[in-house]
Amino acid sequence: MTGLAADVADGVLRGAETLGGVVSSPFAEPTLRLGVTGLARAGKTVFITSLVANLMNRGRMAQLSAERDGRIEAAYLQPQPDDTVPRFDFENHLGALTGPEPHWPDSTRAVSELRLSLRLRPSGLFGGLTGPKVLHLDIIDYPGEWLLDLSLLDKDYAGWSADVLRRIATRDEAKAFRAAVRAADPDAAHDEPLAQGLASAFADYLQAARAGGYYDCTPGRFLLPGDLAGSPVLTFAPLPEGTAPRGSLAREMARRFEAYKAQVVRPFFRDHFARIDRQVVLVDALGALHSGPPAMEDLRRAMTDILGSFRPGSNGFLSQILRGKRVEKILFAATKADHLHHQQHPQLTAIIEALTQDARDRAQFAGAETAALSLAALRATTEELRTHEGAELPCVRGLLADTGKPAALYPGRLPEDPRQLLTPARQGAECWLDGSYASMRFAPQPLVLKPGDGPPHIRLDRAAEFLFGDRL
Ligand SMILES: Nc1nc2c(ncn2[C@@H]2O[C@H](COP(=O)(O)OP(=O)(O)O)[C@@H](O)[C@H]2O)c(=O)[nH]1
Ligand SMILES: [Mg+2]
Repeated sequence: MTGLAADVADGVLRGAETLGGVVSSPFAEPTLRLGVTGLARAGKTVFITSLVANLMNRGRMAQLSAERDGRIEAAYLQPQPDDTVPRFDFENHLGALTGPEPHWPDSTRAVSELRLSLRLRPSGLFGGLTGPKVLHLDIIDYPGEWLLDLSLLDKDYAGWSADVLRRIATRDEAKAFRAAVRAADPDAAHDEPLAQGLASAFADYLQAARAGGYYDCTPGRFLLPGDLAGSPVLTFAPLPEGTAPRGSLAREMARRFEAYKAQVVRPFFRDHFARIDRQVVLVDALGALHSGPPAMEDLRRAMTDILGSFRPGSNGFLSQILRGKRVEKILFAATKADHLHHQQHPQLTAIIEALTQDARDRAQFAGAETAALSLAALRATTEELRTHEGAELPCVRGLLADTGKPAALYPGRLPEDPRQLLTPARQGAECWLDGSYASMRFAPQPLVLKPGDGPPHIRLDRAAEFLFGDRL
């Protein structure tokens, strides 16, 4: 959009956006904001990179109906609309995945954005009369951990502290932090080094808890501080309730807790979350399966909490900023499905459906269309049937990420009924009844791509069809 058009359209656009309606400014081209989220390591970066690469070279996108019908003329990257959000580093990530020595991209730790524009051949009766139209797909990558912070908005410092201290009372990961809390007097005069010591002990606990498989690790920005590292909004920690006199440690901590809510949590929901039209939630269910029942139960809880954000009625602040606008479609996708032979993909999909069932019921209730599937954004394996003790085992084969050596993986037999996993997990089982589920970390395979083909994937085209196929 030219500067003039942008100026003229700005007011119109804003008005239209806050009303949540379709932007109808004559200057505006249609835009769809696609949110991509998931907990750390769920596969967001790889998903976006491969999705964009496969939309630019669509040889492997047969399940995208607009592609099948020849309606997509071109897809190209353009400058994104939000000037203060870091750009998703597509070129570097793609280079890592498809270069001469393929490797997984570095993990990213904050929100980023990329605009892919699709030039479409008009369809329908009068299609031939109008020229091609353009749809801008703005893809927003943000950590699922940040959604967990929504629950903080309903709490004050004392209530939040009591919650956290109760939850961590028996966790090994919190030993050092609990000792630091015992040594501190919340009602004593505020002392910055002491506050910093407590905050860093608390942040260390959160990191350890996250590594130990806990997902209830809020405030989310303590794990992914980005450019807020060391600032007062991240220099607080939960303390037992005292009288919190003026000038006390507890009083200052409470003030910072409120600042975190007002200056970190609310802006994220207002500036990013509230503007999302379609959402994909990526879930590493196979990772949790491999880690065991406690990780699976934790994942289920985290999903329920994360998906609470998509039920605006549950939070006054959110209802207020959304003003009736809602995410229209939510896709729940189990990632890294290339660790499983396709024979077992239905079982993986059933797990993801069961994991998100509560939340899906509620989202449906709120009017969003939801679906679940298993995918691999970047397929790093090939399938293989191997005979083992007279039985045929459906395996996958790939190159190990650590050594580069070829290896075959049979993760184990996933049950037809996901409740066989989720029920014991919910009841506190420590390990799976039938032994464990194996895992391997494969490197991306060296690729020789035919012209017009994107990187190999599993069901990325189906994901795209569900998420935005209706707008192409
Ligand atoms: N085999 C396989 N591994 C994947 C795939 N997607 C992600 N991974 C693995 O998961 C890790 C984390 O992925 P990433 O996209 O960085 O996760 P993010 O933290 O959610 O952005 C990668 O380094 C890979 O090891 C996939 O499609 N197939
Ligand atoms: Mg990432």
